[in-house]
Amino acid sequence: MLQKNLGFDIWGLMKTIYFILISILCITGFADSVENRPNVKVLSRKPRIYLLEKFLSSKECDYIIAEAKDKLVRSAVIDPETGEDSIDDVRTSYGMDFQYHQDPILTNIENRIASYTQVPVEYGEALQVLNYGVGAEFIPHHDYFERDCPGHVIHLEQQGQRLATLIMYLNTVEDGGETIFPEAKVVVKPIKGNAVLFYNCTPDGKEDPLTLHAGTPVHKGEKWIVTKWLRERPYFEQSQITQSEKAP
Ligand SMILES: O=C(O)CCC(=O)C(=O)O
Repeated sequence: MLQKNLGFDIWGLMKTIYFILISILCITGFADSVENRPNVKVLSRKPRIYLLEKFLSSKECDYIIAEAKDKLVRSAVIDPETGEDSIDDVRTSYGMDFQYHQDPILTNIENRIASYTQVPVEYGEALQVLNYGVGAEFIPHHDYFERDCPGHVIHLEQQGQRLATLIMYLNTVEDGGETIFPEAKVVVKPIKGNAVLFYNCTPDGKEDPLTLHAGTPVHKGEKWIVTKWLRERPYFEQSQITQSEKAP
């Protein structure tokens, strides 16, 4: 009756508006999720090196820096004889480790890493933040443990080899600070939100010397990264995941 009085089909019009609104919401929602999905580029096949563009959101990068910045200590390397952490001028950054699944934002990132690398989340070492000031660097090295170094064998016997490394860039460096792979002739610019993933072992499980890499000196500004090393065996107990997921 009402629609007849108004001279047009008001319910039909409302249904059309509702349909258009839902379509806009779906399309923009989908576009957003496509936008937020990292774009993967192959930088090298031997060794396997991939650039994951937009792996972290800008908010995630800022959050990690804010959480880490008053907890930094001089970065260490693993002593090849003892397996203990030791300070060495080959690595002049400052850093800190987050706890495993420390909070929902970091848990979400850890789960994303597991989903992209297809390595279960408990096989990852703690997220390690690094900050390089002007002149700071990490000279060429391998991330895998050397089988002929007693200090490295200690780590190999525990959670096995570091199969892969993911370096996530938390800021765009003004000048310098590239991650370079001299053998593979790959240079990765530190760009906020991007990440580089590389496999330290060949598909048949042998350490790959071509993964030699370095963090080159920062010339201007500073450099922030967060790194995840993925091991051959679980690094954390399943119970630690369950407990932290239950935590409020
Ligand atoms: O700073 C970089 O770009 C490289 C860092 C690195 O090689 C490492 O932490 O193992």
